[in-house]
Amino acid sequence: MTYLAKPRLHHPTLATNKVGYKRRDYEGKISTLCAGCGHDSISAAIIEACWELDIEPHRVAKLSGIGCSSKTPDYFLGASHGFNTVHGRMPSVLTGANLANRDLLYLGVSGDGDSASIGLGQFAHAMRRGVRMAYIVENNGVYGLTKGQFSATADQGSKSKKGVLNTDSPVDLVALALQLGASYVGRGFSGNKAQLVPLIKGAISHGGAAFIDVISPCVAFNNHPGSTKSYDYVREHNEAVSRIDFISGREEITVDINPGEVMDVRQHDGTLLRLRSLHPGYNPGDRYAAMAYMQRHHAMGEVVTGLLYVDPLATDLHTALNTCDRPLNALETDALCPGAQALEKLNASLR
Ligand SMILES: Cc1ncc(C[n+]2csc(CCOP(=O)(O)OP(=O)(O)O)c2C)c(N)n1
Ligand code: SF4
Ligand SMILES: [Mg+2]
Repeated sequence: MTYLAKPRLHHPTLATNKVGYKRRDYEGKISTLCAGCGHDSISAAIIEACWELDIEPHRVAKLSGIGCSSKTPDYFLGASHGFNTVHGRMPSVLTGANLANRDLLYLGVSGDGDSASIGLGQFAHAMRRGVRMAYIVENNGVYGLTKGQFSATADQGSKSKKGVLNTDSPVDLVALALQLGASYVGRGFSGNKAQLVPLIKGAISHGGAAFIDVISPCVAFNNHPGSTKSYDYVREHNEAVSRIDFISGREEITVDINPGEVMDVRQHDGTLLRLRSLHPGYNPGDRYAAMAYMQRHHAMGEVVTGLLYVDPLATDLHTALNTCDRPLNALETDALCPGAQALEKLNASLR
């Protein structure tokens, strides 16, 4: 017999956030993923980020595609809205939901197969249109759910569990997101929660298309010597460009800093991203420098992590389309259906 329900009881001493919820209120069902799968650590980081951000769970819509990674929204934010779409189609369904209801916070959860293979076109257009969302790819370099075939993000020269060499060039979703116009781009590692939680908090608070590629080892099919997406490889080759602290707009800033060591980036909603540079001269406000930097370090076999690029004043698709301020389900019938005369006027203006 399997038990998928978690006990609903809360210990009275558990901490409560500013909107009255305990961390456990942000959990979902018990995970059915393999023990040690990186994806479960990412779910834990999302739970932590939403709890710390004081988000009411019903304000979040989580959407995903198909894959072990895309199953994970079932394991966090059980009280939020959810839509498990078709393989690779999360971005277009999310775009539609976002246009219909701009009041929700959108979390797009996907895999490297889901976003870099079948859904590559969908990924590209969500990024270039500036759909406001936190798009998280749980990147393990394989199709975990269908038993470990190389995915499009597998590095050239990487070996499968059976020793087969991958000869194809990899798709680098971070490089693509930068090129396509995403306004918040980061890379994390499921084994580094201290870095991942503030990266996710920054993405959720961002005003445009935010993308985070999280290297997330698949312990069943891609965690052996020769794989560049294994825990050991990423730990040995990880280069963090900065350490990021997320400071909510409401909080007083009390951290002691040396000038020149940190860069403060204030986002449109008042939240502050405080970046402590670990690589002298790295500028997260320069998209083109970020692209060159990433590619140079990838060629050296390094996995660069951290907040790689941010445009704090980014706007989104709603601004570009000049949509109305309210969600469609909050509009009265007259506003939704202004009548035949209004249609006639509109048609006449197009003749
Ligand atoms: C249209 C369609 N084609 C193929 C599949 C088979 N399929 C299911 S999951 C998957 C790949 C998932 O890989 P990824 O997104 O990397 O997720 P992971 O399991 O590695 O987390 C494939 C090819 C499918 N479900 N639907
Ligand atoms: S097969 Fe791989 S990706 Fe899927 S749950 Fe197991 S470890 Fe995770
Ligand atoms: Mg995968």
